[in-house]
Amino acid sequence: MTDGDKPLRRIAESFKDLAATVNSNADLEVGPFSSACSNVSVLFKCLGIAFKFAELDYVAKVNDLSEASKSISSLQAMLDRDVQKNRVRVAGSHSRNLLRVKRGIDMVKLLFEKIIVAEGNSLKDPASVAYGQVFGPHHGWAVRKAVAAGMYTLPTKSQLLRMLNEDEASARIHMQNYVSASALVIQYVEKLFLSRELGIDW
Ligand code: 1PZ
Repeated sequence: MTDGDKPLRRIAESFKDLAATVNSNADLEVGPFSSACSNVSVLFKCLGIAFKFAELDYVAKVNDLSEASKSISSLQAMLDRDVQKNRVRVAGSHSRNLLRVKRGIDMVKLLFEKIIVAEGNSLKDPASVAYGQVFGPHHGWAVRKAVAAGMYTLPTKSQLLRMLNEDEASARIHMQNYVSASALVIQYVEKLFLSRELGIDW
């Protein structure tokens, strides 16, 4: 990470832009959505080797959405296309990847919420709670065990902030901004699925 780089601010700002689109009642485009989600993957760089498998899975799914943006403009058109082809739940479909990526940004939201109110310097509890709530119900035993083991290797909060070039006060602002903005984006994506009766619990 280069000196002066502010990845946390970049994450928050890209989600603020998406939230502004949602607030204006315009359709969310696949391109800006996937590039905002791709900003989030810098966080993996701070987590170390234990979460490499999560990074690879997340990045592959975001890349799939980014590829899709070359031929499909909006998220809703992307979903409708999979509905038409009867491919929504098929492994590797854009819609399925969208649902997985949505969970990733939801987990980060919950993680930031927990970090903001946490006492002490450990990320283990905030991260475990966020993972358990968002991904726990959808992952098998082996993945859950691997993630639980990885939690012991997380950096401390102050180490994380240093890697992100932030101090407590600035990090809190960017995290809070991400929490508010991502809430709207997550709700928007969930509504795309629910309004088509596609479900979000699979
Ligand atoms: C301090 C932060 C701690 C972060 C801990 C992150 C833990 C996430 C662990 C996820 C393990 C993923 C293993 C692969 C699971 C796949 O089976 C599923 C289903 O994929 P499909 O069958 O549709 O191809 N993939 C997922 O559930 C998506 C996982 C994305 C993980 C993104 C986490 C984002 C959090 C970033 C925090 C830095």
